[in-house]
Amino acid sequence: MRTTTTTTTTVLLLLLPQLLCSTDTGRSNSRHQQSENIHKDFSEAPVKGHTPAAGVKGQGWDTCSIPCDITVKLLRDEKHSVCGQLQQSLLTFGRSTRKLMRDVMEEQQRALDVLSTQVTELMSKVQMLSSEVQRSNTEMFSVKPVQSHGRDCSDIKDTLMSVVPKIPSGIYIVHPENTDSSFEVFCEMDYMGGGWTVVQRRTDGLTDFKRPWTDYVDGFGNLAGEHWLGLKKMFYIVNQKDTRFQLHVALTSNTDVTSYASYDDFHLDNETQFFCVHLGRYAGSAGDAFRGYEQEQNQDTAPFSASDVDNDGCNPSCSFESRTVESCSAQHNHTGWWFNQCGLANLNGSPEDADQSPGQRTHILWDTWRQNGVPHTIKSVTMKIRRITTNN
Ligand SMILES: *[C@@H]1O[C@H](CO)[C@@H](O)[C@H](O)[C@H]1NC(C)=O
Ligand SMILES: *[C@@H]1O[C@H](CO)[C@@H](O)[C@H](O)[C@H]1NC(C)=O
Ligand SMILES: [Ca+2]
Repeated sequence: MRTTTTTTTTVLLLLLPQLLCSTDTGRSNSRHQQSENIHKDFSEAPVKGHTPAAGVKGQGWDTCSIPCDITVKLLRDEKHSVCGQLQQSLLTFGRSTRKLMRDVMEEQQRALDVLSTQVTELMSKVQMLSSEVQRSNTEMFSVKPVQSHGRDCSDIKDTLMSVVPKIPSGIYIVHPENTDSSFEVFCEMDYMGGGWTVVQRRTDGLTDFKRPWTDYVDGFGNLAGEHWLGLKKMFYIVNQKDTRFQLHVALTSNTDVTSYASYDDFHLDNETQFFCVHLGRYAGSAGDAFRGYEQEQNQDTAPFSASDVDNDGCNPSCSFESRTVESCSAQHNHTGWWFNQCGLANLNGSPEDADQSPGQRTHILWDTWRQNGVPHTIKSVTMKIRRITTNN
């Protein structure tokens, strides 16, 4: 009986559970053939018991050994218990379905969360990569070696002359022959036929020329304004094979008088010899201050000195204008130059009329340029070099 009921319950649950318990009238019409058979042996009696017919009364009593109202009560209880179980099963089924749904949705939500995290990570990774690409592009651009324009300003002029009608003055990159070195220089392309590499310019006194040896070796200042190109770079340019350079010194007084001194050869020894200067024949209107009037003043072949490197020929000291001088650089406001017992030239002096202590020589000095025996006060100077064409 219990097994049958359980089977019935399961079958009913699977087939049409809601109809079974909602109404009694629907059950004979809707019930399945198999469950009709299962119920036959005990369900005939109560149906007849409700509406007893005289013709079949005897037959009903034969099969129904238990009194009818008890059978009815039993069956009703059975029905209630079946329905209860059914409802319980339905509830459980519903609950587990809801739980399943919830689990599935939670699972999907978790998957979505993971996906969206991954998408976010990917997005930021893409962003990072693209900015990296951008950065490496700009880096590549700035790291890309700049093409040099020529070996020096004369070489640049000779190269460009045939293709450009007018070559502008300005900053160019040069790469002297037989060096690993490329650097910027200011080229004067208008002055006296052009092709000049500027190696020094002093105009407004805004650049500090009170510098140690290494600065004079490497160069300092602003190429478009005041600067010292640097002994090493000068050396690279004038030391090129099969070339000769002339030096041109252009001076302007504070009354705007101009003059010049030029040397038909200019070259330097290397650093181990302190960049000794070698000068050719002089020509000009300012006098040969590099050589001076006497042998003791001659700066030709003199090594370079700076505030911290003393090659000035005053060793241990010089007698100078009735003073004892140990350092020409110190005497000249700590500038660098090819001093020889100081001498008559120092173009690295100050263009300003600063108050100087007695015996000091801090001004731009070119002592051979005089008017009525008095030296001009010099407000600006440039030193430039150019190739001399050799036809031998
Ligand atoms: C010495 O040089 C410094 C720095 O360039 C400058 O300020 C000063 O005026 C100079 N002194 C003289 C006396 O020219
Ligand atoms: C410097 O010049 C001298 C003389 O010409 C030479 O003997 C020496 O090797 C040179 N030194 C360098 C570093 O080039
Ligand atoms: Ca000295």
